[in-house]
Amino acid sequence: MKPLIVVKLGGSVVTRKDEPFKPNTLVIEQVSKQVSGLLRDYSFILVHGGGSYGHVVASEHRVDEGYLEPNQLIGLSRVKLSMNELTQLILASLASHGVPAVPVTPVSCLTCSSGRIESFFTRPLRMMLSLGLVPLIPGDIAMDSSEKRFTIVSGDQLASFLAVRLGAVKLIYGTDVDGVFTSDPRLNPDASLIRRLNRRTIRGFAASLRPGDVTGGICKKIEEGLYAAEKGVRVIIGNLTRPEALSLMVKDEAGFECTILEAG
Ligand code: IP8
Repeated sequence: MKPLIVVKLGGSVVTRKDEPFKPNTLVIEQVSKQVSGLLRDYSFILVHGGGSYGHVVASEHRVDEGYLEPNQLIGLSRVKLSMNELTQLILASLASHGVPAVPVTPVSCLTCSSGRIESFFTRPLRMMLSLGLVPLIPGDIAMDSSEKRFTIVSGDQLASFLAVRLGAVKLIYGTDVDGVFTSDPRLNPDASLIRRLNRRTIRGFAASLRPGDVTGGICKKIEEGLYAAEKGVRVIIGNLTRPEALSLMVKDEAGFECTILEAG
């Protein structure tokens, strides 16, 4: 089988986070085109985040907090509706570039316990990959066996879990900035890119990294990524809004501005 690459298309890549329900069509197209060109040599699992679709709806209904009151249930429906819409747009773009992507909905094949994946029926994914299909997986709502009863499972968690479980050679977290910075590069012009990050070196930056959206933003991403790195997956956080970024990160990230997460 071809080497497996798991790519998380961050919400800031596939949507415009400053405008509710606005896809970033240009970047979705760029990514689809690159995946199409890379499929000859690699197999892919594409995971996508919620951005200005799922996160807005999820926080309106406090879905990430688990079951609080019955009115939240319609919120679960609304999160699904919004995420389905985004998945559909990405799927259409991939198909128009000849990428045989198939949407896989996590709520139907996994369960969580206190927000962490506890079981995941991955056999269909393995069969899809061996056939040459490209699973397209959104961050999703999930049933939770703890007293939470339901939760949000982030694309970041899904991506690192699957990269490890399915033996990916590389896990790419695509964002709209070049990687992890010493502080927020949008607020601080002196912020510099951290090229290599592990559990030891992160201690010096922890205070300046802000938690972010309902599933935790950059801090959670780093945490999920380090888990995969420690299991032997090469993990990169990089800017997927740059043209050709995906191809560069897949083939050889040396020379590309990004952050590599390392064990140690
Ligand atoms: O954007 C969460 O996925 P993420 C998706 O990867 C939902 O954190 C349903 C809010």
